[in-house]
Amino acid sequence: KPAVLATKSVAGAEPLSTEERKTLSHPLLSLFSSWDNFTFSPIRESTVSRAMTRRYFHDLDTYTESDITIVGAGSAGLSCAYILGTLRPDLRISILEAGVAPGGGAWLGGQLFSAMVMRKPAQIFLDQVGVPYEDEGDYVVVKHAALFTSTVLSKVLQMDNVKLFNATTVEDLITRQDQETGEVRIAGVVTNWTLVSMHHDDQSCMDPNTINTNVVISMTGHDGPFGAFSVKRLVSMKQVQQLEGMRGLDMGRAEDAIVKNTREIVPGLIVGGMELSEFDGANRMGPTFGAMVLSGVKAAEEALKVFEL
Ligand code: AHZ
Repeated sequence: KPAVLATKSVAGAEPLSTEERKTLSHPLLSLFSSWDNFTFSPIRESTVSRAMTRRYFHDLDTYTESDITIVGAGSAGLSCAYILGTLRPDLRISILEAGVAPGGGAWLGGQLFSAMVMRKPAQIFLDQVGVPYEDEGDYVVVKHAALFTSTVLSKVLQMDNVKLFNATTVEDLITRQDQETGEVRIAGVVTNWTLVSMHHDDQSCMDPNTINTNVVISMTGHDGPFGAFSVKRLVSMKQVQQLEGMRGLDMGRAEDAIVKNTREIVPGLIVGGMELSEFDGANRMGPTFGAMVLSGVKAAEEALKVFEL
C-alpha cells in the first residue's frame, strides 16, 4: 500500500516518526485482538425501555418538589445552575429546557462564527469551570462557543442534585395569592413536553404537568418563538402592565445593566439573562457573553439571599 503522509502543518505538533507510528498504543486498541469475534453483551429490548423510563419517571417524581427551578438552559441558565449546584449540593434543582439541545444561543459566538467573546471580569467564571481562553486585555476569547457550553453542561449534568428536563416547555407559572394582602407569589411551573406544547392547536386534551418550587429563576432569552416566557406571562396575568421591550444594541450599556439588574421581579420569580432586557427595556449586547454568565452568578446569589435557602 502506498504510505499515507500525515498532515504536515498542525501548529506546534511534530509529525510522528515512522518508529513512533509503528509502536502506537492505546488501551482501547489493544482491547480487541480480533474484531471478527467481536460481540456485545446480550440485551432484551424491554430492558432498554425499562432502564430509561424507570429513571425518567423516578426523576419526574423526585423533582416535582424542587427547591429551585431554572427555566431555560442557555448560557445564563447553565451558569446559574453551575453555581447553585456547586454551592448547595443539598438543594434539589430542576432545569427545564424547551429545546432538545440545551445551550440556547451559546453553541456559536455570533452569526455563524465559532469564537466566543467575554469581557472581563467574566473570565473568572471560565477559570472556575476550567474553560481555556486567549487573553486579549480587556476581553478574552474561547476558541469555540461549543467548548464553553459543553464544559459547563457536562459539569452541571454530573451533579447529583441537578436534573435537566430537556424537550420540556414551561407553559405557565403556578401562583399563590395571599388572602389578606392580595400579593401573588410564584410557586412553581406548569410543564409539558415541547412537542405536545407545539400541538395545542390541532390536538385536544393535552393537559400539562407541574413542578412546585420555592424559587423560579427564569432565563428564557429575549422575545422569540419561546423567549421571554415568564415576563410575558406576568403581563397576561396582570402582574405587570406591560413589558418595556428590548432596546437596540449597545454592548457597553447592555452588559452592565443585565448583570446589575438580575433580581426577583415578583415574589418567587428571579429573572436574568436576555429575558430581563424585555422586562426592563435594556439594550441588547449582541455576541459578547460575559453578562450572561455573570447574570447567572447574580441570579444564584439572589436566590440564596432572598429565600435564605
Ligand atoms: O429554548 C430556550 C433557550 O435554550 C429556553 N426556553 C425559552 N422559553 C422556554 C420555556 N420553557 C423552557 N418556556 C425555554 N425553556 O431558554 C433558553 C434561553 O437561552 P438563550 O441563549 O436564548 O438566552 P440567554 O439569556 O441564556 O442568552 C442570551 C444570549 C444573547 S442574545 C444576545 C442579543 O440578542 O443581543 N446577546 C447574547 C449574549
